[in-house]
Amino acid sequence: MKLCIIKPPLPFGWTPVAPPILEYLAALTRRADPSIDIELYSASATPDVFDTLQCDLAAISLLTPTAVPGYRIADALRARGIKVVLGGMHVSALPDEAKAHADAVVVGEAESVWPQVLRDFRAGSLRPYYRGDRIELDDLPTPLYGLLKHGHDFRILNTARGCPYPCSFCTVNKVFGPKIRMRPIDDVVRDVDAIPGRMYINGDENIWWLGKIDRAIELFTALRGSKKKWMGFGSLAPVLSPEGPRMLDAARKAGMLTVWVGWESMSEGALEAFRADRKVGTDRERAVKTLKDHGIDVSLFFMLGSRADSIDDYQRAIDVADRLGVSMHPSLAVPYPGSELRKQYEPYLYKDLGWEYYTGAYALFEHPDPRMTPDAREKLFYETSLELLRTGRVWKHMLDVPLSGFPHAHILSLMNQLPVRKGMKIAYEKWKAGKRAAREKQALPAIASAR
Ligand code: B12
Ligand code: SF4
Repeated sequence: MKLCIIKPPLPFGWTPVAPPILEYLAALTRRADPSIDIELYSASATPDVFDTLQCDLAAISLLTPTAVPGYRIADALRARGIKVVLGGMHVSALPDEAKAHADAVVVGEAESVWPQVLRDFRAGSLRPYYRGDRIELDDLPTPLYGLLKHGHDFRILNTARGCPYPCSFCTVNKVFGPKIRMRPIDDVVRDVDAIPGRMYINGDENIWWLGKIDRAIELFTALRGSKKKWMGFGSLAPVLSPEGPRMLDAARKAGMLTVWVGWESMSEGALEAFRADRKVGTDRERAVKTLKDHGIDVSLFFMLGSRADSIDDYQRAIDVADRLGVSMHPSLAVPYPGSELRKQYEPYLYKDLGWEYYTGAYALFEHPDPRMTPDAREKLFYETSLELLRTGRVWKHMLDVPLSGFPHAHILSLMNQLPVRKGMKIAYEKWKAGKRAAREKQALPAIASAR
């Protein structure tokens, strides 16, 4: 039996980061049934293989912005007689929608149900729906590194799952639940040693939690022996806690170069509206400076254009980037299915926009400020992104990256900015061309009637 595990193309194209689900689901498969042949496909790297690839069963992992190309791949494979199982964040939020494109869908986490899915497939009795439980993470296999052939250099490692915070825009807390489930530190060290290459990404929602800082320090101390460099997503509140300095020293000594921070919003009002104020904490600028003082570079991720955001927030973002000497990465607010934000925004949603618009580059709902038209929000998003990634600014930022991280942190910073700028420029040109075409189409009947 041959299984293909597929990740549809990401909205802004190829990234050097390997989709973690591919090598991880491969490991769960190998553990469940070592006789299965496995092939992995990251569609951002190999877009042209899906008309010809051969397998008995295809497992496809969907996020909301990849749902439309994912369904297209699923439909094409099924038309050739290949059975398809769908799973992932989007499928967990909308299993009935997904079922229309699949023989079976898996809601939730794979670990507890995947062996059953494989057994049922072999027996010819796939069920339409499976529900994965939130099990403890004390026996996860090491991803099958080496199976993914095509051009992704960075690997992602998870040390925990779950999040107790209530951010309204998020779906992670819905899928993985509110309890933080930590992996045994020995397992994490084993997996870090197995990662090919000398740099990796910690893919946890948060690498340090208030109330669990001792565990973070214990983990970082255990990772000191690996000599690998890494970056991860971290919230700001723990940085300013009494144990913060000890934790940051341990992280730095464990090879941490950069922290990606969910800054989330430019205004305190919008932070509260998103219910993200608790995780961000007070005095966030001081927290960023503290990180940099400990030799850790900082990248801030934030949203623009939500109903609680104002038109001034676009410029405010540029001011913050300059004031703090950090790289900043905006997206327009996205009410993902399954999130609280979607329920709140339901009356204002533009219902004609499909999931392919849920990339963070489109205005998806009405805004109370008449100046914040969809065109204005999208144009300002592109212009702010490109200003934040302007060549002069990117190079000037190199001087702000902590010297103690040289050269890895500097290379990483460039790798996080230059490919994004390229993708953003292309996307902006396409956006402008689309607007021009729409204007010309509108003008045509007027010209025709004038004749
Ligand atoms: C790592 C990561 C990335 C990497 C992706 C690398 C890649 N090449 O795919 C990078 C940094 C590049 C990235 C980019 C983006 N990301 Co991202 N990313 C993550 C992150 C932090 C971790 C993912 C991870 O490590 N998963 C580990 C694997 C094992 O977990 P999993 O995939 O969820 O799988 C489990 C279950 O869901 C299930 N499952 C999943 N698939 C399947 C399939 C089958 C068949 C089965 C049985 C089970 C199953 O079983 C698994 C084990 O239990 C998540 C947040 C999170 N904590 O999940 C966001 C997240 C996935 N990203 C998200 C988004 C939106 C993006 C962007 C589109 C954002 C943007 N506007 O730029 C970009 C796209 C960039 C581009 N180039 O186009 C959103 C998705 C929201 C949604 N509901 O769809 C998330 C959830 C963040 C969030 N808080 O909202 N991302
Ligand atoms: S965005 Fe908020 S709710 Fe979602 S995982 Fe991060 S901290 Fe938790």
